[in-house]
Amino acid sequence: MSDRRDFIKATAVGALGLAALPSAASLAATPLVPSGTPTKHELPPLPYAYDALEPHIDAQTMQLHHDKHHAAYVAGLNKAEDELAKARASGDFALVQHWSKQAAFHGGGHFLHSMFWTVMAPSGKGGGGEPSGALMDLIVRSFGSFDAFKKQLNAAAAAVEGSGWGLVHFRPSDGSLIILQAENQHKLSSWGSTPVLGIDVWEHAYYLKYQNKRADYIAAWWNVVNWAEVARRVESAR
Ligand code: MN3
Repeated sequence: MSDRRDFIKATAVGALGLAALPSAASLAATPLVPSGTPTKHELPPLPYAYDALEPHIDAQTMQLHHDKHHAAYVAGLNKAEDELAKARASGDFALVQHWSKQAAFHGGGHFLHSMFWTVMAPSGKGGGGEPSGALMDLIVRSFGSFDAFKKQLNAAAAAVEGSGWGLVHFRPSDGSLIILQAENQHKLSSWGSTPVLGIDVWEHAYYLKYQNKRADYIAAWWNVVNWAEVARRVESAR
């Protein structure tokens, strides 16, 4: 396949008399922006309509959650990284602790919400049910059974103190899944593993519809878990 592509490219370049295209290596060595320039993070679009997860997660919650809360984390992360770049330029690191904390908080929020939207899908159209194949095997190997996995994640998410997340990570060192909590979006979880599934249990994720009944929201959330995306994330983390 790649031989064929190279042949087509070489033929096109030859036929049109174009100068040789720059190689990937020379592009990598010539950055388009000056060294040390922070990345401009952007809010990813929701992969479905605001009301796509109804009745389990209501449209108004989704709209506010994505358009306001997640957008604020993106802005906060950009701001923090801009400030750290300014500190590098000026050599004044007096506020390095403040901006490092801001970068961790907003960066955690941006990362986890970007994952959160994609590990959900409309119920019955990619969302809900049970995982199958290699992902189900991995869950059973890691937790004993799907039921035990579900109960632990329910308990972990329900027991987060204040605002936070229930998280499932893939840990490459032993090839297993583990369940963790995050307070806010950056505290408590351990190193060396990659999030592959998470449920946001900040009140902004459920309060309009479920008020103080976090457990009811968690129970409803299982109806929209996108197991195909979770499986893809596990494979990419391997
Ligand atoms: Mn949230």
